[in-house]
Amino acid sequence: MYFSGKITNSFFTFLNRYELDTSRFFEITALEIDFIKDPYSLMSADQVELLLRNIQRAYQDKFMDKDLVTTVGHNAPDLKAWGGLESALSTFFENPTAMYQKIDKFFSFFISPAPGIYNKHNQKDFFSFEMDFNFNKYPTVKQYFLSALEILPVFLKKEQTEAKWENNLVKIYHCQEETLPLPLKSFKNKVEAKYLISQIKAREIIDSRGQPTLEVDLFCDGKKVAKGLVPSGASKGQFEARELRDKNPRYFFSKGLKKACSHVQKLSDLLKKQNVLEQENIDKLLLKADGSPYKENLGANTLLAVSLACLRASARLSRKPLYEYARLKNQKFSLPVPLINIINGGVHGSNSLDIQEFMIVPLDFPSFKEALRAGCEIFHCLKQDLRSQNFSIAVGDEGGFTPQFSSSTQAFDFILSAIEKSSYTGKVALALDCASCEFYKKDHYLFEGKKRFSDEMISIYEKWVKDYPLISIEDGLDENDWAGWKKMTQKLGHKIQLVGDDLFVTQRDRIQKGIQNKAANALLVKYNQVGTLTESLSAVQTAQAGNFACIFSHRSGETEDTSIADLSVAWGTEQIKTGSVTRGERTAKYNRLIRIEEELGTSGFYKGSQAFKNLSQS
Ligand code: 2PG
Ligand code: MG
Repeated sequence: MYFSGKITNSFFTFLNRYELDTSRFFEITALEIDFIKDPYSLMSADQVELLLRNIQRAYQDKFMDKDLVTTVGHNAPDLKAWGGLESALSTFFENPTAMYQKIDKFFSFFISPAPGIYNKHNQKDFFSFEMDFNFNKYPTVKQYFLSALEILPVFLKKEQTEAKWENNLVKIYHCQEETLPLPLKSFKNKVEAKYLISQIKAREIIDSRGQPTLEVDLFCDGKKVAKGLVPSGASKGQFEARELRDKNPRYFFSKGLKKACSHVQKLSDLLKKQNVLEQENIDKLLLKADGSPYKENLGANTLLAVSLACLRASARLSRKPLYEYARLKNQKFSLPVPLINIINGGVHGSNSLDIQEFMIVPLDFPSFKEALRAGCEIFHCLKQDLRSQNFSIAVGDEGGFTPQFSSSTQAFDFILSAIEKSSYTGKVALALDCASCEFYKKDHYLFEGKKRFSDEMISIYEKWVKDYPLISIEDGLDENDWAGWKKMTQKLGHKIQLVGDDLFVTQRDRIQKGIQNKAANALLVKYNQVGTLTESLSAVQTAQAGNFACIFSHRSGETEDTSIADLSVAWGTEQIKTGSVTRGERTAKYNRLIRIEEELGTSGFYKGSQAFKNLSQS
């Protein structure tokens, strides 16, 4: 006996809609999440019953005196969690009586094989029938069906009715059709016109590397409400969602976005009249319109521009700053620790350093602003030292210096000396982004002129951790080197943060794999690696449920957009990575955080060393 994913999807959608933390949902089920969210899937009746009981146990306390299962059933019309059944209901039945007469059809959408329905009777006050399916083993599912039966008339714009179910006999009381024209929940909540998307327009703008990138304007009810701007990476992960670029070598050297702009035009038609506040629904429509695993049809850049514009528009129309509008339930406001990139190498610099980012981490400070001040002072001391020793003070893609150093340790020594000169020794730690995929060659790493295997790279990192105040290493090993990551985590995971960027590419399945295999202990979050805000949030929540720290991150090709600053506060990511303290596209995010901190006053606090979960355990 099987029950439909329409039931489980209702619960999943409901919890999301009410902004409840769904990470517990993932913990309590052994069922495949994709099945649970698919209204067309079928799952064993026992499993569904067990899941519903567990959900009730886990979340009932949020609903005080209302029964959670009944509430979910009664919300069916608003949830739109039954897939094709919803449109079938309103297309095939003119009135509730006709609907209940064909109740076998209704159950055949939910139970497989479909139960037999017999002894149908239409009495003066009620309609009754009997079912040859015994629900003794499935009381929670039965409760759900009962409330779903009561709400069925609402699909036909009629009043909710009352049903009773004893043993196999079900009685549905006729609703007062004439006296109650439209006093319905879903119609009471009729969406105000100001929230309805009317148009989305796209254009090419340029990013911080002088490459074209996408910007969209989102209009609701004919008024321009918000923009969505898209960043772009240089050291991209193999499993990232794809950026769509035109292949015309005579136009921006094959980086043009004319096709992406024309896709936005199509999405504008698709999303017309959609409620902009329903982010999950919008993102679902975007994903469906693309229909490919790596978003290669419409492009992750196209999807992100629209998804982000919708979120920004929702905040604006709700008259809330983005960090407040997007705040997760029960999320206390705090300011993330900045990982400030002061020396650039790898594909971000023109020097010969293999490590892509050398960062400083201000830990012991009372506020974000003070932490950032320390970062700036260290930056200036470093600049002075470089100049006095005849090194270049030119900066790379992310605003850090790009001196011709001969090794990584030379970079460490310079940075430590700058920390000391600015009197921050002991208060500021170091972090790296090795971006090792860039120097991984088939089965080994070509690091600082020598061929090295995973174990050797791990030994190098162990030595660095011993010799320097290094507390975080991102992408120390390649995105496919899972065995190496496991070993590295065993050896270093209790001492320092091991961050997966190219390893996880902000994608839930890869993060789950990392959590299960104890590979890495932190997630770098980049929304353009996955495409939509809903998917990005799901990545963050998966990481948080697995006790991984999260670092919201910019890309090396950036714009003046500051959404990542707000979202790092809203989603409670422990840290933020947004480059050096120079270059407007980087300082825009830092300055936004200064303003947020000021707005929050005493209701926000600077995370400092609390941001490093693995450190506080050691
Ligand atoms: C990284 C990022 C950002 P890119 O590797 O973490 O610093 O670089 O955007 O080039 O992938
Ligand atoms: Mg990286």
